[in-house]
Amino acid sequence: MKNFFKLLFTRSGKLNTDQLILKKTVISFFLFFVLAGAAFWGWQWLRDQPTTSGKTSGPIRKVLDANEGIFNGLFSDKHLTKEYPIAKAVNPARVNGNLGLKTTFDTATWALQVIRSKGDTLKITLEQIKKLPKIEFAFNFKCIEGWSQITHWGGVKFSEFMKAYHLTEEAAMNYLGLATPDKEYYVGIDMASALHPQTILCYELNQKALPMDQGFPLRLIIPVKYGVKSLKRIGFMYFDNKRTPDYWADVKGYDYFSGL
Ligand SMILES: Nc1nc2c(c(=O)[nH]1)N[C@H]1C(S)=C(S)[C@@H](COP(=O)(O)O)O[C@H]1N2
Ligand SMILES: [Mo]
Repeated sequence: MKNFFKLLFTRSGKLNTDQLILKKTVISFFLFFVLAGAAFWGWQWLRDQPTTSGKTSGPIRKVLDANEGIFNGLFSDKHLTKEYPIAKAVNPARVNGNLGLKTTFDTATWALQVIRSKGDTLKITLEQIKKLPKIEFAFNFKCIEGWSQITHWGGVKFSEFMKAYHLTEEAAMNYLGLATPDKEYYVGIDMASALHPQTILCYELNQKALPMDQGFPLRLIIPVKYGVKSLKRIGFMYFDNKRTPDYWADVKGYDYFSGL
């Protein structure tokens, strides 16, 4: 035993290989028990802490809240996508993707159908939408396929639209869903991104009505997301606390959020 302690406190340089291995093994065992003890004690301590909202232990809640704070900081209204001088916008803008735009479409009878959380449907015409405050801006529109272009859009802020039509309960839900009139193309968007101040229900491109292949009469423009989310020709709008269906996420396994 005496030799054993001597071994432990002898500098490694002075030991032969066997002695060195023995010394390291003893130290490893010792450390293992100390750390296992600390982990067990830590776990007991965590379990003994008062819980918040009946479920999550206080210290864990604190970490979760801190994480949420970090993410809210990363994604906040103050973080606007860079805007460009309107003169920088390309004209005509590139056309990409025609899902949901192939079926014959009656421009005269179109109305945006908003399925409210109660289940009833509001029908809103383009004229009504155009009465709401209009904003326009140019930004660098990015497609997931690897191209981008500066484009100039006009329309009403989605958040403004929600307010104007008293869709308060709906705006408090977690997800927005949009689909083309024929339901061939559809996207799901987290509500925070939908309510971002640069997300618009868009009816103008380069200060003119949207071309048919770019979503006439109404499309989404959401600069905080890749182009896939900027659904052209909105037929239906709906809301859910669970993720709403999303064509590219569901069919191709793209990232649901597709954020920038
Ligand atoms: N209805 C519909 N909207 C759509 C698509 C589509 O195929 N159908 N493609 C998306 C993709 S991948 C991109 S990059 C943009 C392209 O918009 P643009 O044609 O105005 O350039 O529209 C998005 N919205
Ligand atoms: Mo895209």
